[in-house]
Amino acid sequence: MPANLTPQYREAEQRYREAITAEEKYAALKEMFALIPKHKGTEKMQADIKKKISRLEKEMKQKPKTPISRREKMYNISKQGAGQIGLLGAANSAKSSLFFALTGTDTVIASWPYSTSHPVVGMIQFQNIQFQLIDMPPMIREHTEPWQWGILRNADVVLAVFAADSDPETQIQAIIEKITEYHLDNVLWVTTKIDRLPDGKLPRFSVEAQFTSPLQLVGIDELSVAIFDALNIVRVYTKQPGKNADMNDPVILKKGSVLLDAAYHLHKDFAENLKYARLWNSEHEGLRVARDYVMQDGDIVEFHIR
Ligand SMILES: Nc1nc2c(ncn2[C@@H]2O[C@H](COP(=O)(O)OP(=O)(O)O)[C@@H](O)[C@H]2O)c(=O)[nH]1
Ligand SMILES: [Mg+2]
Repeated sequence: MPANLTPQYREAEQRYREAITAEEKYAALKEMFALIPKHKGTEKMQADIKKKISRLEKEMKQKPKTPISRREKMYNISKQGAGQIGLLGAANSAKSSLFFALTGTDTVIASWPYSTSHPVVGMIQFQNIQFQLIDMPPMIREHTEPWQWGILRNADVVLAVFAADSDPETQIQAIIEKITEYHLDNVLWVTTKIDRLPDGKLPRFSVEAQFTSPLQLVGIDELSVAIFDALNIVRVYTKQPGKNADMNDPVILKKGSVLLDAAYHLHKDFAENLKYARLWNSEHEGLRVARDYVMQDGDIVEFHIR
């Protein structure tokens, strides 16, 4: 059943994703709960919002309200591209090597453990879109600063990285503890250095992970696909009557977004005056669709307004 979320709801959701402090997140969640249409199709989402609200209430009770430190502000990395991805893992787990393999951007890769001391940002090219990747200092079994967790909490996806060749289960457990402690939502597990596994057999871990060797560039394209999937987004293209769509300039929407959301994304007036749209994709050629049509990745739409 389509959720029929309103543009106002989407705005609150956007504010939630961009919020850094618990207080900001709390305010955005309250708004989301007030704005979400209350029907069967949104029951799961409603429960999810409530869960997040009560978690934050607990968290805020525990620690006194503090103003955002300058540092925290400094490291609020503004989002670019179709999604922001953060790296989480122990020293030497090959985070920086993965960063380089995915983005082609330089960061410090070294055999000494504390080579990355501050966040480094680069872009991953995935087909016709880009994701923003943030390399982080080691944050597992280390002293960490709140702003570091702020960055990961603000990211759309966190890559939880562990090296396949050095006591992987211990690394996994240590990462899980932190994920739980800091309420990181959207985690994608990645194991590295699979070239170092004896007899080349891929082991089974207690978590389902993407297998990679950043040094030998194995599993990197597959990882990009997994990141795209984890982002839960769809690419929609718009066209004008009688013209072709620009396939290099998709509108990025959350999975589950409806036609009205896409129209709103283009222009508020557009959404308000929307009559119907025509749809092109692998199955349809100009099919007339209504405002509650759920957009699919690759859809091309032609809007007709009053
Ligand atoms: N064998 C092997 N070593 C790797 C691989 N990727 C990275 N390394 C090495 O692991 C060490 C730590 O890498 P780095 O990316 O700096 O780890 P970080 O501390 O997590 O950022 C370096 O010596 C890398 O050369 C890989 O795929 N295979
Ligand atoms: Mg590093």
